[in-house]
Amino acid sequence: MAVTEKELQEILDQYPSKVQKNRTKHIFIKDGAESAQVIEANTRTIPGIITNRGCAYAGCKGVVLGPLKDMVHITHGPIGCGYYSWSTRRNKAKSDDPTQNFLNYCVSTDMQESDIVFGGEKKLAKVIDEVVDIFHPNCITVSATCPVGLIGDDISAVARAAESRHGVPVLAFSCEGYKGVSQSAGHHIANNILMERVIGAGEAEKAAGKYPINILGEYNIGGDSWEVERVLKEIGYTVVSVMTGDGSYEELKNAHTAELNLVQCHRSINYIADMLETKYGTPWLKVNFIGIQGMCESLRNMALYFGDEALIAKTEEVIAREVARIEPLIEQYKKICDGKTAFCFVGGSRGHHYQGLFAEIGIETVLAGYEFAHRDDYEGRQVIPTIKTDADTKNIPELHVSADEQRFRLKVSPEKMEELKQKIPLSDYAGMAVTMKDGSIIVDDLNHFETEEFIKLLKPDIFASGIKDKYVIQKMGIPAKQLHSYDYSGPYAGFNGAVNFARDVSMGFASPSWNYIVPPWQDEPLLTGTVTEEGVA
Ligand code: CFM
Repeated sequence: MAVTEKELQEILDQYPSKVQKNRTKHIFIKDGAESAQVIEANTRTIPGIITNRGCAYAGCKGVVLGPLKDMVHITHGPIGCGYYSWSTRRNKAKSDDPTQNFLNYCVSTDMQESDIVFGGEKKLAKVIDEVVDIFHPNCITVSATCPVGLIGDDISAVARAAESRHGVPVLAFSCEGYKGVSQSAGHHIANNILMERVIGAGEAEKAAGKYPINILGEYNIGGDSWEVERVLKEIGYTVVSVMTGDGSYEELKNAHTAELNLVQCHRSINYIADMLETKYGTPWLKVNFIGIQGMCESLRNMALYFGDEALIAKTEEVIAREVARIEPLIEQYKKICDGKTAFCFVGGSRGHHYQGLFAEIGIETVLAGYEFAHRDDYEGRQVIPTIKTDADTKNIPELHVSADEQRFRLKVSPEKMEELKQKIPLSDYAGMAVTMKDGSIIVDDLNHFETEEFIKLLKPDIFASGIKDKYVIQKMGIPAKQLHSYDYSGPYAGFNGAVNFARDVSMGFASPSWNYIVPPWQDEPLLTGTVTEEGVA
C-alpha cells in the first residue's frame, strides 16, 4: 500500500504556494534507502488551518498535572478553560483515602470582566484560601490561562504568599495557552516545576521494596497503568511513583529513590527523565507497554537492566503465562481484522506506540503522525543537537539542574551502562520513523483537508485519532477509534489491554451501521461533463 511521490504531490498541489512550501516539510514517505529523512515539527500551525492541537495550558494542567489526585488544581482564568478540561481525559485514579482524591472537581477562579480590568490576584488568593479550608490538600497548583498573562497577574507571588499563610505547597504554572505552539510547551513547563518543587521534597533516602522504579509518561487513561502495575508488581517490582497517572504528591516527592525510570510517553516527560539522570544518577529506559510484543520486550529489558537471575526467570514465567492466556482471545479477533489498514494519528507518542498492537491483530499502519511531537519523536534522539531553537521554543524557561550533592549516586557504572546501551534503549528513543514500512506516510500536525485527501487516496479500513476528527472520518464511512480517550473503553495497555483493544477494533468493523452510510466518493459521479452545440466538454 505504498504511496508515490506523485500522488503526494497532487495533494500538496492544491495548496497556495506558501502553504504548500510549509506543509511539504511536515510530510514524507518512508524510504529506508534514504539515510536521514528530516521532518519539520513543533512549529506553528498556519493560521486559518484547522488541526487537532491543543494549547500550553492543556499540556500543563490537563495532561501532566491533572492526574495528580491529592492536589487541588486551580485554573486561574475565565470558566471555559477549567470547564473544558474537567474530566475529559479519562485519567483514572483511586485512593486509599477518599478525602484526598480531588480529581472529580473542577476548581476555577471564574474570572469576570471586572477581574480582567482590575486584576485577578485578590480573587486567586481568596480561592486558594477556600481550597485549603474545604479540602486540606497535600499540595495546590495554579495554572494560568491566556488572559492572566495578558493582564500581568503575578501568580507566583500570590502562590508564595498563600504558601506561607497556610504552610501548604502552592505551585504556580505560567502556562498561558499562547506560551507555545501546542500543548507540548505546557508539558515542559509542568515538568520543570514538578522537578524543582516536588520530586526530591520527600525525606526518604531509600525505597521500601525491591527493584524500585518510577513509571514516567503513563497517565492511566482508561486504567492503563493499573494493568501495567498489575504485571510489574507480580514480577516483583516496587512502583515508587507513576508520573502522573493515578499519581500523587505523596509518592512523587520520594521519586528520587527509584533505581530506574521507565519512560512510556517520551514527548511529555523526557525533560524529567533527563533531569533525574543528571540530578540523581538514575538512568531511564524507553518502554512501550502497548501491544503484546512491546510489553514483553519492555519487561525483558527491565529485567536485563537489573540483571538479577531470579528476576529474569520470574519475568519469563509471567510472560509465558500471560501470552498463553491471551493469545487465543486475540486470535478470534484477528480473523476479523486481518489484512486491513489503519491511519494512526495521535498526540505525541501514541501515533507510534499503537502501530505494534495494530500489527499484532493483522492491521498495517499506512499513515501515522503526531499532533505536536518534536523531531526526535519521529527521527530519534540523535537529532536533538541539530534542532533549531526558534522564538516559540525560547519562550519556555530551561531548568538547569546539576548533581545533588547528597543524593547523586550512579546506579550503573559507566562501563556497564555502555554495555547495556548496546542491548536496551537506555536513555534513548529511536523515534517513530525507524519502525515504519517503506512507502508509508508520516505526517506532522495533520489537518482536516489532508485528513480527507489521504482517506480518499488510501481508503484505510480504520482511522485511529481523536474526538476532533472522529465524526468527519465516520461520515466518510471509515470506523474511527479514539486513541486519546479510548471511546469510554480501556485499558488498552499491557496484556489485558491488548485483548480489549482487539475486541473494540473488531466491533468497529463488525458494526452493521456502516451498511447505512454511503461515503461521498461512492455517491458522486467520477466524471462530470456537459454537452453543447460544439460537442462534449
Ligand atoms: Fe503523551 Fe499522552 Fe500522547 Fe500526550 Fe495528549 Fe493523551 Fe495523546 Mo491526548 S501525554 S503525548 S498530550 S501519550 S492527552 S495521555 S492521548 S494527545 S498521544
